[in-house]
Amino acid sequence: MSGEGNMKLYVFKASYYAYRVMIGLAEKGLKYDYIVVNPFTGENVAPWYMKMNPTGKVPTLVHGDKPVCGSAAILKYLEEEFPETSAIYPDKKSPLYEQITQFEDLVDCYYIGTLVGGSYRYPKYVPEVKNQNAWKNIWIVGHNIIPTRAAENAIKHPELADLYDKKKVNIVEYDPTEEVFKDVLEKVKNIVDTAEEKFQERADKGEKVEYFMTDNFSSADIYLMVFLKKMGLVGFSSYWEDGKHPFVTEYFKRLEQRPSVKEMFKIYDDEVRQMCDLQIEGF
Ligand SMILES: N[C@@H](CCC(=O)N[C@@H](CS)C(=O)NCC(=O)O)C(=O)O
Repeated sequence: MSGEGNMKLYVFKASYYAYRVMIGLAEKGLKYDYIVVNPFTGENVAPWYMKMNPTGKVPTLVHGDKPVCGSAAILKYLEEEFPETSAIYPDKKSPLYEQITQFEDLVDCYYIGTLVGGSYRYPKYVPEVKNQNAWKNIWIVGHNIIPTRAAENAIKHPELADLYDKKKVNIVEYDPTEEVFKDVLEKVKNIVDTAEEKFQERADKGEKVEYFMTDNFSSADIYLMVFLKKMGLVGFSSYWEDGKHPFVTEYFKRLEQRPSVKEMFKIYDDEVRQMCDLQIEGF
């Protein structure tokens, strides 16, 4: 395969956004080196990483010597760069492409760090609290370790001070107020309701609803499945396993058996377990 040998994917263990890319790469049968960046030591805000990805976030794909940053940009890049592989987007000019992009934006209308940090801080809003130590560790990393390391590096590397300055926003993103967290939960419920409605609309038209939004596996499935998986890991699966979201419930059970999804979700489960066991010194 053409990507072989010259693609590197920089991820955190248990990174929500990275799983989208990993499923996309698996669907396309593309090989890559999996490189773990350690946020517990602030490796993602080290100058070498910030020069490659100025947001200091993962995932970053480096193809040859070209970095592509962020899950949405990477999935679209793979689609364009490797046209001979299985497509995960419909034709760019089709209305469906636009609809899928809109759904992806809906899934990204809140920040996952806010949901995770908020779930740790306000567990009374989580229907079935799960993996709490993992979310505590991510909260510590997000609102403490990363901004602290970024501030230290800003002094040592004044040429990158502007980029480091932007990392201060992490404190707010990962440590929401109760009001902000409740607002995120409304957004999450809305994503689940929207998915159910879209399945229902297609079923009413007599369309097959094996996949979400299209007749074939697409990036819309990647976004929805990774979203549902993460919500389940945190303890929100009753949002759809409530008898009122039968399409979403059946869909999740079906698609988690798909080889690319199954393989990545196994890694996700293992990594969340490791994250639960981790004791961060000093906290
Ligand atoms: N919009 C980006 C978001 C990436 C992101 O926020 N990744 C998290 C890990 S799941 C991260 O790198 N967090 C570290 C930080 O915020 O500094 C994408 O879709 O890839």
